[in-house]
Amino acid sequence: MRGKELLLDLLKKQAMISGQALADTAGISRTAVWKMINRLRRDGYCIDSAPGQGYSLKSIPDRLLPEEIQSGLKTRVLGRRIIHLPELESTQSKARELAGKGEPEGSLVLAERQTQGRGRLQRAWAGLPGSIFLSLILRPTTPAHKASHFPLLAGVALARTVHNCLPDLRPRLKWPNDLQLKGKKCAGILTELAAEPERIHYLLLGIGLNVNCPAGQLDPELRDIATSLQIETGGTVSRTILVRTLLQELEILYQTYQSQGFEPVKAQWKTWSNTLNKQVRITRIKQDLEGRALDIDEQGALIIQLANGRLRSVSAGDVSLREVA
Ligand code: BT5
Repeated sequence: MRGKELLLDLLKKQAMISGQALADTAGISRTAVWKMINRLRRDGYCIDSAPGQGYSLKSIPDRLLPEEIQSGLKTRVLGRRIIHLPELESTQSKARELAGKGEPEGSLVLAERQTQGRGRLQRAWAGLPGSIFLSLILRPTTPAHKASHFPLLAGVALARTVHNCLPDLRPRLKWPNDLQLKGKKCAGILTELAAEPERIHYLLLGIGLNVNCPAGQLDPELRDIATSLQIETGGTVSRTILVRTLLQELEILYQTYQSQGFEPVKAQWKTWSNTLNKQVRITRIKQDLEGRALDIDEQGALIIQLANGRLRSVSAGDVSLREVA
C-alpha cells in the first residue's frame, strides 16, 4: 500500500488516531503525515483534527476516487489501474487513445461527467448527473467474431451488481445491451474494438449506469423510457461500491468465459433476460422483423420465430428491439 492509501486505511479503522501513530505505522515523518492529510482534504475528504488527540475521518467525497474503489477490491486484473477524470467527452474515446498507446488489460477509465457520450449506431448517451460513465480496456485472446459475446457478458455482470448492491430491485436484461428496471432503461453497454479477423488488439467495454439522478433531472425525451437507481429506490446509492462490485463481477465472468467459453455466460444471461418468449419487433437498417424471441445462439444473436414459422437469428450490430403486445 502506498502512503496515502495506508493513511486512509488507518483513518477509516479508528475513530480518532494521533499524528504520531499515523507517522509510526506508515513509516513517514509527522510533516509528511500533515502534508498528506492536507492533500486528502483537497481531494474532498472531511478530516477533523483535535489538538493533542489526532485526526478523525468524518466523510469521504462523493467522487469515484481510484483509492476508494480499489480499497478492498477483490480483482487480480480489472481496475488495478484507474484513470479518473472530472470530465470527458466520452470515456470510450479516452480509453481508445490509451489502449492505442499500450494501456494494459483491465485499465479503467472513469469520468465524473461525460459531455458527448455515445450509444450504438451514432446514438447519443445522455450524461445524467450522478451517473457512472466508464470504459474498461480488455485484451481478450478470442477472435474478432466473438466480440458479440461481450455486451451480454457485461450485461450479466451489471445485473448481478445491481442485484447484489440493491437486493430489492429486479434488474432485467433486454437484448442486446440494456439493463432495465420496471421496463425502463437504467444502463447501456457499448463495445468497440480494434481487431484483425483472428485477433482482437483491444476491446473497449463502455458502460453508462444512471445512479443518483432524481426524476426531475431526466432529459424530457428520456422520461418515459429511462430510470435511475435513485428513482427506483428513493435513496442515494454509493457509486464507489457499485463500480467495485461491477469490476469483481466482470472479472469472475470474464475468467469463466476464458476458461469455459460462452455457454455458461449465455445460461446466466437467460436467467436475467426479459426478452425471451416475448413477441418483439426488431428495427434494422434494411427491413424490420417481427416475431417471437426464442433463444440466444452461440454468437449472442437473438433467434426469433417469424409469423411463417421460420427461424431467423439477428445479430446485435444493426438492430434495436421493441416488445409488441
Ligand atoms: C447504449 O446504446 O445503450 C450504450 C450506451 C453506452 C454509454 C457508455 S457511457 C460510458 C461509455 N462512453 C461512451 O461514450 N459510451 C459508453 P444504445 O443501445 O444505442 O442506446 C442509446 C439510446 O438509449 C438513446 O437513443 C436513448 O433512447 C437512450 N438513452 C440515452 N441516454 C440514456 C440514459 N442516460 N439512460 C437511459 N437511456 C438513455
